[in-house]
Amino acid sequence: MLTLYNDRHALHHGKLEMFRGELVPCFEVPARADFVLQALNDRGLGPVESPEDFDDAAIARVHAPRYLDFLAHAWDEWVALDPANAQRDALPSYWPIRTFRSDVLPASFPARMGLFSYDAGTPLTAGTWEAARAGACCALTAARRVAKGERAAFALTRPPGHHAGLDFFGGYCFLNNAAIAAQALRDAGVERVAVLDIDYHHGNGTQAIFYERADVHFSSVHGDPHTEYPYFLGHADERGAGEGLGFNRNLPLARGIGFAAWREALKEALRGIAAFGPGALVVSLGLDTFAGDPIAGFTLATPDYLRVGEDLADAGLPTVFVFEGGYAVAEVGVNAVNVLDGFMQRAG
Ligand code: SP5
Ligand code: ZN
Repeated sequence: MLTLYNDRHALHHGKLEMFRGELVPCFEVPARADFVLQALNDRGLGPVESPEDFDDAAIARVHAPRYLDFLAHAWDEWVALDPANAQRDALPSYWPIRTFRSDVLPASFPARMGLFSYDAGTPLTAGTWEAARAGACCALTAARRVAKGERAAFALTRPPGHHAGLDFFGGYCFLNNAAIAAQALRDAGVERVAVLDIDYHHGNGTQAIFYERADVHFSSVHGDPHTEYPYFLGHADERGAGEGLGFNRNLPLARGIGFAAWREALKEALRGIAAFGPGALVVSLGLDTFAGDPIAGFTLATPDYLRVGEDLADAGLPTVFVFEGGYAVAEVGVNAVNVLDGFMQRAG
């Protein structure tokens, strides 16, 4: 399978995230992508190519201009607050929750950090903007290649994207690579695009971006938000709104379930996607459904990911894979490549 590899991903390297009242080492580390690249090479599942560059317009199809402007300058503003900040990552501490205003753009940088985010687990670092921007270009290149006739392409990049919304970061995500790819496919002339999110965590950002649209269907299989991150979105009764009513589908599953139940939900999501009749599929490929994942709760095993790839190939659609979560670092490469390998063997 064609892989587009963002070799600038490691410029985003958070040190610490807030967890249970303490700052703990980040789970989302550069080695994740390195292990995937290694596994691709070990399997001989090439070619691996460099992404093309795109201007900001393609990213602004999905994200708000004032949010992109904030991200582009955030690190410089953080260091301007205190030169010592150059040695520490920026984390938000203040959020405009219900009854506060979010229409007034604060001059204060810490206030804007909160305005444009929703958790304290997503550090912004010196290289975050460059890495995330190059990652969006990676997803855009994958979409372009699939629009031009490639059966499938894999955007291998980090930080991940599916928790990032129109104008907010969170869940280790800054730019929504899957949404950017889906919009690029629409802009290349694909009339209906489906996004299937199989990360352990609900893709709240992607859902929100397309919630009122009938041209992009979003389906997600994930841990039940009653107990699992991101907690405040991802319930089964979220079916879309306005013109988008009926084009959003959530299949939440209880923490602890195994591959058989998970695969039934996957097949159900794929039936809904087939009924939608899309011209292309974008897969938010999280591997944190793995039994050994340190922050998630499903129990998929390494060989199961070959079956996942086969099931996805059976959808018979031009497919863009976008790398999302998966924090069992030593295993994430083989698990990701199993999906891609199973897909290509089945797709022929
Ligand atoms: C892209 C993606 O998978 N983002 C996930 C963000 C999850 N952030 C919250 C992590 C909660 C950490 N729980 C640690 C449990 C340790 N036993
Ligand atoms: Zn996840």
